[in-house]
Amino acid sequence: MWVGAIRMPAGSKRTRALITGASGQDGAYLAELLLAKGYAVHAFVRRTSAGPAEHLLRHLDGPPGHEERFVLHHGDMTDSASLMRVLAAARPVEVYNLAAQSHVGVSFDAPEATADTDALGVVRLLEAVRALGLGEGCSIYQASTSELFGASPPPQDETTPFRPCSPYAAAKVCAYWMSVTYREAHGLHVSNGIAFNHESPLRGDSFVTRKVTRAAARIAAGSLEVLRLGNLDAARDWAHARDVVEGMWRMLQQPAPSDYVLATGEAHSVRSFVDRAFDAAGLSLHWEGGGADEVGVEPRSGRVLVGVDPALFRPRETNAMRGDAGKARRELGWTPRTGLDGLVADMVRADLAAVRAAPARGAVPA
Ligand code: G4F
Repeated sequence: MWVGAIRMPAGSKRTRALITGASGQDGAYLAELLLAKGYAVHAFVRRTSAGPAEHLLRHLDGPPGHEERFVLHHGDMTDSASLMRVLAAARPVEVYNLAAQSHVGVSFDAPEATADTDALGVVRLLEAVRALGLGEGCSIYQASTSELFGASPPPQDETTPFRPCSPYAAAKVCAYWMSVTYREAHGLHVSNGIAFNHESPLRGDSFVTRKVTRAAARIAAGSLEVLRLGNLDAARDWAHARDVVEGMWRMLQQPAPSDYVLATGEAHSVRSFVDRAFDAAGLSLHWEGGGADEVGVEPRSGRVLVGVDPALFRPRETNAMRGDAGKARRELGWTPRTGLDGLVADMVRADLAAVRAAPARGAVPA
């Protein structure tokens, strides 16, 4: 295993990229994309007692010489020294800042930690790039988010006012403007990718899509009775994460930095996502009642398969998100390839396979 030790051969021609938050869904797809393009990938992750994510471990094994293509570093966005150390060692020409406390609901319970990582973490990263004199010839991707728009009505594009509705979104607004400031004041090549929701079989299971697809698979297999959800009316613009990381990469290939929305242009409610996922798992559902009493019922048996848990509602909600990615289409040639049905099918297929392989594993998280 090659952890934290950096030994790039003198004269190596590989493009070096650093991915912060590499253990998440986007880090997984981005590492895969960059490795396929011949990059040397440096993955910056927080140490956890569970050890590195499975998809990172996969990259650590390979033929001789492979250890220079994928290097795992431990550090933390709240720790300037670890950022300095890794940047100095990797000397990346592309930095993808994906590290974040990314759960909107959790940010209401842990606002300070969220702001420390999601807002100040970006300042630490940008300052470290500057202090090490890496700015020239280094392009930086800042993972901004549709949550910046919050209460601004759809469709949302790069000109839509920011009206954040959570500590997470407020921290990300700060990070967005820090990125713009370092671009304009210090000439750094920093681009904000304003990504709308993006999902995949690697999505963490506390986010609604993965919670739903896992539950649909488990209900179909008979190992779960009922799925409990919060706000069924919230509408999201859900893309496939694989498509979104392609947009991130395209941004950093531009001669000049800028800010881009990455979205499909379609919005669907949580309820409609549930319908599709249950259908893909071979279950039918009709809805009865409303508000906290709304239930999804299996018509044949009359069994309640989906219910509402008011505890899962957020103190404040962004109800309607739908992005206009016209600028990314025109300037980056980026368009999402996977539609919602393809995304749902991909996720449900993976969750059905996981349930068959290990039927009793794990409960559905709140
Ligand atoms: O899946 P979610 O938790 O994603 P959310 O809040 O839209 O944020 C995600 O996408 C953003 C845009 O890319 C990112 F910035 C952010 O980091 C994250 O990746 O919730 C989606 C919707 C919400 O309206 C939520 O209230 O689903 C609703 N919902 C209903 N029941 C639920 C549940 N969300 C979760 N997590 N769990 C539920 O049981």
